Amino acid sequence: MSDQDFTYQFRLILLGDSTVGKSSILRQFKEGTHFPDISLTVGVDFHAKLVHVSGNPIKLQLWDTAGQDRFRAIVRAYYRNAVGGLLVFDICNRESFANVGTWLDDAQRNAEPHKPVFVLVGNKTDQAKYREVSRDDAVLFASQHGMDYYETSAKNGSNVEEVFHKLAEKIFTLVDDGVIRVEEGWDGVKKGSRKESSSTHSLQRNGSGRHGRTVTLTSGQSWRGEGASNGGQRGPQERKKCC
Ligand SMILES: Nc1nc2c(ncn2[C@@H]2O[C@H](COP(=O)(O)OP(=O)(O)OP(=O)(O)O)[C@@H](O)[C@H]2O)c(=O)[nH]1
Ligand SMILES: [Mg+2]
Repeated sequence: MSDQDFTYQFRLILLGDSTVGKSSILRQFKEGTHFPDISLTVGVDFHAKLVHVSGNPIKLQLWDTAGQDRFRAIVRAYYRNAVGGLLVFDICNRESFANVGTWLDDAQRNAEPHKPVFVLVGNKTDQAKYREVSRDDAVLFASQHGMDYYETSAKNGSNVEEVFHKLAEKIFTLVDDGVIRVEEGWDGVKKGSRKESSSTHSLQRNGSGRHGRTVTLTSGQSWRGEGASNGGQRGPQERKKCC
């Protein structure tokens, strides 16, 4: 498969307080396993994985950011070129939920003129007996901010693939409908060499496109990324973890 052999590439970012499980969710999505001894992220890490939306290969570029305050300035540099992402909190940590609004504001302000498509993710459902954030509170916050809400466990994998698939599907629909456009000089969405699958158009013609899209995962496929938004330069705190 060539480096451009996808219909679209979506650049996604994972945001949220330190230790909520952003890196663990990504590792679970990419490798299908949990790493209890995972290190806290320093700056920004990069991963990539292929999913399929209605037969179209979509390359997800996944930017895993550090939640610690001292990296906030580095992380901000990645907002502008993200088409969307995961806003993560820990359901057993009320403070991490309270901070979600700040992460969202910061991302939206720094992403202008683009409006990233975020989903809200409450992680660590395997620890539900220690829950400090109710599902109702999270659903309310998400709906007030136009987001979908998912609960995951990076430990047992519950809902992890679902989150990425649903987000890819949503962004694909927005691109397909012309709400989000491929733009020169913006890395949020890029077009690959693969033509859009005709099955997508036939789904749209018979009126079931928006809801009838299927998203499947191509297991084990991932790529080397093309480089960071800052002209392909990687900073010292940005490590590439893919392939
Ligand atoms: N029980 C449980 N532990 C989890 C889960 N997800 C992550 N953890 C643990 O939480 C700790 C922090 O996880 P990370 O994935 O490093 O958190 P992070 O959000 O990436 O943190 P930063 O890189 O500092 O922003 C680690 O000990 C993980 O093993 C989960 O779903 N369930
Ligand atoms: Mg991390």
